[in-house]
Amino acid sequence: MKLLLSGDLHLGRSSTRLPSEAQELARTINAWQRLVEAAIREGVSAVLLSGDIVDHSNRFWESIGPLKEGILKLHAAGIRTLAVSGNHDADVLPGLSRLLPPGAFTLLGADGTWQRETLYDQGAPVLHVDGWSFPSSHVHTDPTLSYPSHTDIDGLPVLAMVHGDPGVADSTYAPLSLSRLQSLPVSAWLLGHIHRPSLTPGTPWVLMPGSPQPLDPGEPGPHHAWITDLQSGQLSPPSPFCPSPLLYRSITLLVQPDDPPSREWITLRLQQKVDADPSPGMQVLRLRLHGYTRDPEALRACIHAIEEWTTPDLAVESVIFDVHPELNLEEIAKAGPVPALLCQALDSPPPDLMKRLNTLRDSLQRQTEFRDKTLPPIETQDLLLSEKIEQALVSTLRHLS
Ligand SMILES: [Mn+2]
Repeated sequence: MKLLLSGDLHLGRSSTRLPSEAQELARTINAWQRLVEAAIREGVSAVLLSGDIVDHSNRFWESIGPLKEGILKLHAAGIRTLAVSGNHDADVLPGLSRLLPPGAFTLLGADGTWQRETLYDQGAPVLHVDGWSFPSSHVHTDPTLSYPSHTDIDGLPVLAMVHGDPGVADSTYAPLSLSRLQSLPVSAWLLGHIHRPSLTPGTPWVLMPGSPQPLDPGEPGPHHAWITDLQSGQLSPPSPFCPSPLLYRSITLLVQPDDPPSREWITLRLQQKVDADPSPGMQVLRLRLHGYTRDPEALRACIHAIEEWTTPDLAVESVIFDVHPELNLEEIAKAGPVPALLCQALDSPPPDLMKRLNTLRDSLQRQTEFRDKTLPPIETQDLLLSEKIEQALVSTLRHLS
C-alpha cells in the first residue's frame, strides 16, 4: 500500500522571478494538479498533506476550487486525502471538509488536539495516522508535548503528522525538537513548514517533505513530493516522487582576464555549465560572475542583456557582479618584500602556513574521538581552491595597486 506524502503547497501563490512565458508553470495550483495525476497513475491509497496547503485565507477562493477538484478526482479513484493545517491555513481548512463528500478529505486534529484515523486495506486495519492541526496562525508550544499515550497498542504502524518549526525552541510556529520527535512511539513523522526537503533517517524516520514546487530563488535545488510503501506492517523510508519541473539554481562563472566581456561569451559558458548538469524542465538561474577582467566597464554593461536572456528552458533571474580589475602583480610586487610575498601567496601559500596547518591536523588525529578516522594531509592544492583566502589576499593587494 503506497502513500503520497507532501506539504507546503501554498496554493494561490506563484513561483517568483520566472519569465512571462512561463507563468503557467509558476502557478502552485498546476503543481497540485500534477501531484493528483501522479498519485492516480501510481495507484497510491492515500495522499497525506502536512499543512500550508492553501497559502492564505485571502487566497482561499482562488485556490479552493482547484484543491476541491483535485481531492474529488482522487476520491473518484479510491484515494483518500488526509491533512493537518499549518500556520497559513489554520482558519481555512476546517471549512473544506464540509464542501466535500464524506471520506474524501479528513482534517486531523482541527482544534489543536491530536486525532487518530485508521487506514484499512481490504477491510483490515493497516495503519494509524495521527495528526495535529494549527488552531490559529501562531503556536508557541511544542504540539508533541500533548501527544497522547495510546493504551490500546495493537501493533499497527503509526504515521504522525504535524506542521511546525524543528530546532527553533522559541518559534511562534509550533517549535519542534528532532530528538523529542524520535523519542515518541511512532513509526514515522511527516512534518511541514520548511520548504527545503529533508529526510532524517532512523526509527522513526522524520520527513520534512518540502514544497513540491520551489516558490522563489531562495529555495534552490530539487523539489518534489515523496512516496512510502507499507508492506508487512513496515513503512519503507520515503523516496522522492513527482519531481518539480521548475528548478532554481545558483551558478558561479569564473571570469579570467583573457575572457571577452560580451553577453555571447557569458551565455555560451552558462549554457555549457547547465548542459554539464542537466535537469528536466525550467531552470531559473542566479548567476554570479567572479574573477578578473581587463575591462570591468564593458563587462558590467552586459549585465542587463544577460538578465534578459532566456531560452525555452532557461532564464537568468539575477546577476551578482563580483569581478575585479585585473591586478598587475608584477608592479605590486615591486612595492617591497611584504607585497612581493603576498603576491607570491596567491599562487603558493607560505610553507610555514602549510606546516602549521598540518601540525593542527596531526594533533586532531591523535585525539581519541578521531583515532578511527584517517585525516588526509592538507595539501597546497586544497588551499588554492579556497576562494576566501584568495579574496582576502586580493582585497589587500588591491589597496597597494
Ligand atoms: Mn508554515
